Amino acid sequence: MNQKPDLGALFGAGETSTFLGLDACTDLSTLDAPIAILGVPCATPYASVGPYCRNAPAALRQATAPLTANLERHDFDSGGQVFPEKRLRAVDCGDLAFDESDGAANRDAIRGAVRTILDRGAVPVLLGGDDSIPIPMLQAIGDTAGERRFTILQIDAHIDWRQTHMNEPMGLSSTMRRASEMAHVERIVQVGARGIGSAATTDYEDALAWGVSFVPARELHRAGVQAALDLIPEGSDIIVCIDADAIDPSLVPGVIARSPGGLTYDEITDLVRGAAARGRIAAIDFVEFMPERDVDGIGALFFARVITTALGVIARQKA
Ligand SMILES: [Mn+2]
Repeated sequence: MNQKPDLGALFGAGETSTFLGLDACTDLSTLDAPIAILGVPCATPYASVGPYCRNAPAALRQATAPLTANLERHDFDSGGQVFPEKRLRAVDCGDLAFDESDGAANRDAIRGAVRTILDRGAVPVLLGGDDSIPIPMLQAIGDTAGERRFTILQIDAHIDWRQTHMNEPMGLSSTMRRASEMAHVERIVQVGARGIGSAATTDYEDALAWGVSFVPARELHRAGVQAALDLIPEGSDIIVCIDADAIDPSLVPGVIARSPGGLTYDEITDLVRGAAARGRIAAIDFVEFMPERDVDGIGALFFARVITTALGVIARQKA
């Protein structure tokens, strides 16, 4: 009587090695798809905690297993099939190897992989890993930017503007500070901040002085997502950086710092949809999901659905 029924059998699948059962791409140099999912378990972990989100890519893939047989059904969140045509489907490029004691080498590997994805004309979709992963992703976008300038839409409970933490300037508390120093980043919109986070008041003031537009979570709930989207100029090239802790912890408990007052499913997916309506999503990352802190897979399911909806949005802008 203790045996759980296999609901996967009802839906059509129980296991998957790729996100949504999409085709695998094992060699980035031969990538031939409009969207490339890349698992990145580790970039620059703080020594005190290590790569605590290393198991997130596998957990997020597994959370999509019940959907793998149903990808051609109607998705109400996408207004049609997630991928409206077969040629618009993403591929799953697996996980990057890493050395948890060599952040510089990890960053080089991430930067190189993202550059290859961009050179192949695909939109990178990174599954972290902790929130240090976007730094080398942003650098890779800079490598290939030419004259293009980008708007970052960061959705996070924390602003990540520390100069350094534990003597590490490239860690997860400094991501938007490092972004602000990059020549190709012309605008940063930060949505979802709340509570007591990593930043000192002086960090927040530095961000304001740089020109960041903040829409804290409470303001977003009150004013609606359009208030944040209005801060993105029409026609922008947009990089979306999503930290799982932006979402309310009752929905995604699998994060290190659960912070009440977070975003709902509709708020976060409407931000992604709205960004694509304002301009063009050039890259997106999903970080800070920690399966070991999750409750019965509910957060993995939620975050995997956000990612699925984002894939549908990006596929439509490629149509
Ligand atoms: Mn963060």
